[in-house]
Amino acid sequence: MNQFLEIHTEVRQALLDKKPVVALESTIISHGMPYPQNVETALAVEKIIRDNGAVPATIAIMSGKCLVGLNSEQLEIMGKEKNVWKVSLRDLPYVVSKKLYGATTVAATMRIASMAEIKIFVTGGIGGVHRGATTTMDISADLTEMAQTSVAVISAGVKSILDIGLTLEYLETMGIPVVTIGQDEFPGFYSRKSGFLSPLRLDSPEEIAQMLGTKWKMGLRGSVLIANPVPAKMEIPTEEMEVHIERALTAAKEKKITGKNVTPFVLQYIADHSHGESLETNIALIRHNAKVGTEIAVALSK
Ligand code: PSU
Ligand code: MN
Repeated sequence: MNQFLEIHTEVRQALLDKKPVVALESTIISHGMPYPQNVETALAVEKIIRDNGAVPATIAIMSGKCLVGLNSEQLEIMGKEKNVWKVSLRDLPYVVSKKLYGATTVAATMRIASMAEIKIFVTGGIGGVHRGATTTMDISADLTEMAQTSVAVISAGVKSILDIGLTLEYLETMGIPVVTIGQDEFPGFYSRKSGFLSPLRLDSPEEIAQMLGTKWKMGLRGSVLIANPVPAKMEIPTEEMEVHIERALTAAKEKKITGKNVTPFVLQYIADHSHGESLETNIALIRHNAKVGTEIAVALSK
């Protein structure tokens, strides 16, 4: 096996026994939420996965290894340490060879999950095509990774800090199926609405597992983006979030934030200015994604 991969014994045993395993990212812990809610949420999400019949595998980088499955001490480090790198695909060899702390994005988490042969990955929101990308060329490596790596991603759709329409176009170009659970509209993360129709719709975890199995058995490499709308009682109306998003994007421009710092800056700004409401919704939707993602993983393992 890859000498840079370290799979937690519980995860390794589950994989050997062909039991369902669900991968989780760590950028959301280190750069997406404040301490201590980040660690509490990470633990709660792991518990939801266990309670629904799978083994959680949170992925991060430490001591020159890509860890697949963290213990509570390691989770605490990811949530608390100040000097944790945000690691997308391009940063992987640097952070591993330098033995730095690294929190993996969707792209890097997918790649490591696939090294460990995990098929299902649960997160909150993915990166995508940024607003203004026609001039900045700011398109997340999450999207190119989804074209290459056969790990399905369960998210609550795409935040409108991104250009949702262009993100859907890009996914189409890259041959990545986008399927929304239980509704015709593609969800907009905080809200069940986005203003865009979902390219595909399926209504049960079993149907989704069937589609994933079919795709990969056909030899079609790559991911499927599974969009799971936020629970109705927790959603924030689009108009309400839009104010914060516009201000965050303006602040990012004024402060000349570029490259990998754009997404964390914007997310932080929104969290700071929406009086904790966005954080509450964020936590609720991740928990919901963990439940539904685990149901898909269980169905797929049958
Ligand atoms: N979007 C969110 N929450 C997040 C992220 C994006 O709503 O936590 C994180 C994920 O880890 C995602 C990364 O993979 O940001 C994308 O960063 P970039 O746009 O730099 O590729
Ligand atoms: Mn970017």
